[in-house]
Amino acid sequence: MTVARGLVVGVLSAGVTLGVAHLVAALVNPAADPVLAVGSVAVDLAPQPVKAFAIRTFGTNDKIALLAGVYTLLAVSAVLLGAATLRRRRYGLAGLAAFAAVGVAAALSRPTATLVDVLPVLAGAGIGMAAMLVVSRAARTVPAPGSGRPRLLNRRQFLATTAGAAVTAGAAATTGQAVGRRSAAGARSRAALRIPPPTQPAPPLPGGVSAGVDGVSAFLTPNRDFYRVDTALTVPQVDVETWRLTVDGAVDRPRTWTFDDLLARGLVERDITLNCVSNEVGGPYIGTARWTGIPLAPLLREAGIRAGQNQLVSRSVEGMTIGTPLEAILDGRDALLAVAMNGEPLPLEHGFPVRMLVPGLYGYVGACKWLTSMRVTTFDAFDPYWVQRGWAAQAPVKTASRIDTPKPFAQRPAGPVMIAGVAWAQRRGITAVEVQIDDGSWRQARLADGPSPDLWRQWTYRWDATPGSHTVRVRATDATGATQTDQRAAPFPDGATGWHSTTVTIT
Ligand SMILES: Nc1nc2c(c(=O)[nH]1)N[C@H]1C(S)=C(S)[C@@H](COP(=O)(O)O)O[C@H]1N2
Ligand SMILES: [Mo]
Repeated sequence: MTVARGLVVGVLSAGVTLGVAHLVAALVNPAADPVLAVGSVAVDLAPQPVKAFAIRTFGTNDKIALLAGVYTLLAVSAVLLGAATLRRRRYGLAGLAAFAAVGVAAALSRPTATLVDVLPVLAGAGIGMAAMLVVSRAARTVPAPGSGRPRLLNRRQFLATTAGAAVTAGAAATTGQAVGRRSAAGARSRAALRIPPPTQPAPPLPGGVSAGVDGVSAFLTPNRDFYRVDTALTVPQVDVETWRLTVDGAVDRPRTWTFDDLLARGLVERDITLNCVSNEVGGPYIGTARWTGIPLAPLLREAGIRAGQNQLVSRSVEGMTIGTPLEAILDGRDALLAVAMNGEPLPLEHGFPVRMLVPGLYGYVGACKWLTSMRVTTFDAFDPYWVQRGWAAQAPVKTASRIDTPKPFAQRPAGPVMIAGVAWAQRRGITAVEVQIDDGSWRQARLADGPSPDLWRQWTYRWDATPGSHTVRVRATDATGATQTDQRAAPFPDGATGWHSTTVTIT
């Protein structure tokens, strides 16, 4: 009975608190929802091994897993708080106040925080405390005549009060959801946006870029299948009308651009492969898209980069910082401010309205999404987000290859089996891929067309498979003549190495 009442008091007080906070956040700033703010702090503070584990285990669902964890913790705390409240109401109030203090601290610690960001948690906690008082009062018991066991003093009052609190929590939360959807400025802005055709279309892709083998990744990755890696618990919602891009720091002519200013410079279209430094050997965090964007080098040169600078720090609307070597942007490669991906405005998850792309660099040093400012500086003067967490400041993509088919533990009949996959070494290009069966000698795979060094390359190998369990290995060689090392290294701090292998059973 006491446990059940504690549960009811705790869960309802917490529900009202979080529901109201969610509603107020939807009105002032969706990212100021205290659950999201605390989750974001957890993302920023998580030690490297925990992050690596989360990306490995939950992949693109790491955010859902994190929020599930936060809600579980909150539910357990709510029950304890409810039990404490029944003992002494001041304990419950103090506990809720302590949680609110954590929420306020989390909201204020976000890189883009303003004072209004404390409103959701304060409003939620205020109304949550009122709910706590009312529900715990209605949950008072008296000893039952005869048995002496506690029973509710006023059953009807208890039911009415708990129902009222539950409805308040539910209504606040669902209204918050509805308001959030309606105020999705980015989604609306994107739906209304027309990107003009590129003045420099991408050269047509030769038909031979695809190996034509079932089970190999599509050469151009559809947007819905493109991997997503970022720290944003809610997708930033940016309206192109109010969006601005500033260029400042050690430049002679700092400048602010509107979205239309950028489009007026003329668009180029490029096919570029992007991958994540967190990708394990054989992992999925790589994709290729046809990007439309504004060439970045001339835009920076117009700003007048001062002597002695070597780092460009891009900042996103939600406060991410990404540091890119200026040399990589200025050396003639297709560094872009991308506005479209595979013929559509950038999807919200991939950085709408503008993201950076620098071929040959892992995303965390060259592909800032939801970009809003670029500062010219030096590597000595500033460590961006991932570098503060121990990742390498300079991170060119390492040469790598992956077996897409057969899948691990596949079973195939004896006879010819097509082994196929992708290999990449952006900026250098792939010149050879070799396959090894068990401990046999390395054999040349057939390479599909490779029209640009900034693109991954498909490869195939026709294997005359004999019955038994076999290990298939792959390694690639890039245009500098360097072959992938077999030394296994984890993604931290500058990208995984080692040969991808897979086990196949031939029957
Ligand atoms: N604003 C912002 N930009 C970001 C990140 C981020 O966390 N926040 N992650 C980077 C990383 S680690 C990678 S690999 C790429 C992934 O881009 P995608 O999600 O479009 O595939 O975005 C980069 N840009
Ligand atoms: Mo990444």
